[in-house]
Amino acid sequence: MTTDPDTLRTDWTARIAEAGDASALEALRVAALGKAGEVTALLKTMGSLSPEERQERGPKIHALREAVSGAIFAKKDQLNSAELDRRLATERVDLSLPSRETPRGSVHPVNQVMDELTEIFADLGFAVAEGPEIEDDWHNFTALNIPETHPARAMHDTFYVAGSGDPMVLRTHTSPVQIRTMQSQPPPIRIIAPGRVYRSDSDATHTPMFHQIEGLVIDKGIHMGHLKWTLETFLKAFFERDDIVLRLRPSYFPFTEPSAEVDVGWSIEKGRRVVGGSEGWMEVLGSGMVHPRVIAACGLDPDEWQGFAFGTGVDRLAMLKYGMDDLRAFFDGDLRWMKHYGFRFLDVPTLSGGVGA
Ligand code: 2U9
Repeated sequence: MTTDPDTLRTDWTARIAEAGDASALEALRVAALGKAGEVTALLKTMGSLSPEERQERGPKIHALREAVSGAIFAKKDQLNSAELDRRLATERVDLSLPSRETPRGSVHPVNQVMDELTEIFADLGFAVAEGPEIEDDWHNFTALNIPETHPARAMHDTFYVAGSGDPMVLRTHTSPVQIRTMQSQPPPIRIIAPGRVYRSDSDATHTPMFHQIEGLVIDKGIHMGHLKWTLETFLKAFFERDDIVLRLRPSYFPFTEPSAEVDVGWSIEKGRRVVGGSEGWMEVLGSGMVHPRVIAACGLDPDEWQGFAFGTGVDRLAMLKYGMDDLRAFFDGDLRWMKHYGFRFLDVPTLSGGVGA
């Protein structure tokens, strides 16, 4: 058996390079660097060498140990990544498989309705836009033609967020999302902005947090006819009835001009008031043509670009469609309520299947 460090170095690095798996590599490590290993034995001879021999062989023996442990380290790395490649190529997890246990969770009606609305508007060519819930004053108010002195600011019962910089607000509507979209992408724009909004208001029909969905279209030659058709098509798909009748009433919002509140006709079926027909009217949406000042605030020329916008409460739509009568119960987290009104999580709304569950 040779004790020449250079020969040993060539031998061991060759054997290490040929190791086929982690256990073969570990056996080589023990045989070379273990307590009774060959390289260890050589290191132990250092003490009995003469100073001249030590000067000549010492660096070679240390270089041998460095080379062997470096080769083991590199080989281990190579085997690990080969093993990972093999597992990635052969192992599969099917994320669409149903749970083996009976599913216990359910989808909250607000999320169900949001999914239904997303599906309906996606079919009409609208993308979903999102933005921050903590907003600055400019995006929540000023850009929407609600200046400091405007009474609409007081109307919104705003929550202010304390901080070191400029005062921030919890967004009182999802409209700042549309402002941000108009600033960041060129028209034509067709978006819906669903999400949480906050107003300091709490009674049987108001909660401090509720959900809105707003829509915005910016293009050339847009008029109220486009608005009315879009809302009618949306409400027919949402309530899954063709006898939806709309009534647009003149109204006022700072961010739209002209503005219209939208009523939908209702009728009585089996003793219950349902959407459809026209025995009476109930208000379901606010809407209008985007105010030229709002278009200009976002850096667009209002003589070139026009648009319409609308907004409604998602919680309210859920109540109308699925028959709940108390808004506050939506956010109590009562499991009995969720069992009754929740939706199966595999019932994803699709237009072809009818969006409702
Ligand atoms: C931009 C321009 C215009 C969104 C609009 C309404 C009318 C409206 C309320 C309905 C019930 C809110 O949930 S609610 O209290 N909304 O009446 N919203 S027009 O107008 C916009 C939005 C963004 C840039």
